[in-house]
Amino acid sequence: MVITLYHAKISPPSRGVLMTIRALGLNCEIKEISLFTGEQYGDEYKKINPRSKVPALVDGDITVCESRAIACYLCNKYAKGDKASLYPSDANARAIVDMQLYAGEWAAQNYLTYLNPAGVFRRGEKPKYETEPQVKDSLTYTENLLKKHKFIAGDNLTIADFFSFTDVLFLDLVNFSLDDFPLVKAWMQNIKSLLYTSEVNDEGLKLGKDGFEAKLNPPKETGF
Ligand SMILES: N[C@@H](CCC(=O)N[C@@H](CS)C(=O)NCC(=O)O)C(=O)O
Repeated sequence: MVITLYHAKISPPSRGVLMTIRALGLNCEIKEISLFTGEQYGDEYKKINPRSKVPALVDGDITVCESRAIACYLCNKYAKGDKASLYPSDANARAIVDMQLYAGEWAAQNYLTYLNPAGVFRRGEKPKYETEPQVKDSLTYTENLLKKHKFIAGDNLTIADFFSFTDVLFLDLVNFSLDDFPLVKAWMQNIKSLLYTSEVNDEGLKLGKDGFEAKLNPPKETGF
């Protein structure tokens, strides 16, 4: 059975799921959904996710939406041997991963409000720079986690790292400095060193950065 991932390169939660797929070594068919042309609002995609959001995953007769739920499902179903620690089965260890997955939604929302990608791309708005304190609150939360352990949910790499990583990486759209968060910076480098990180993230990040640059600093008319 082929797993199908409905994905958008620019989307951090889509990339978090793809990092999970790569970490588990699963085969999957990727269907790229063009958020720029509004493909997510078309009848075809609404049959997959009536909420018009990516990512979504179809595996045989089950369809799962919500990126973190998809990653948990994939680990529950396919993580074997040394991959099992990505989403540990021990109730206490799993509770910590789940907690950080949910807390990650709060951080993601703070980053998204600040970057305002829908406003920048669709309505000619600017990022909401005035919400920087909320971004710093979320980064401080992550910095404090990393004072206690090497990864987001303990001393092992878990799926919580993938989602926190893709969300923090998104701040690069406006070259947000992580200098005040040295442990976050070092942990980002650590995750970047994984074999699949670059393949999953680089193109989408470049797409976002180029798009932001074109919208926020359009070339000046020369008058000629
Ligand atoms: N909580 C959801 C968030 C999904 C989400 O907001 N996806 C965005 C891309 S990052 C999307 O599909 N936006 C399309 C739209 O709102 O038109 C998840 O983690 O899957």
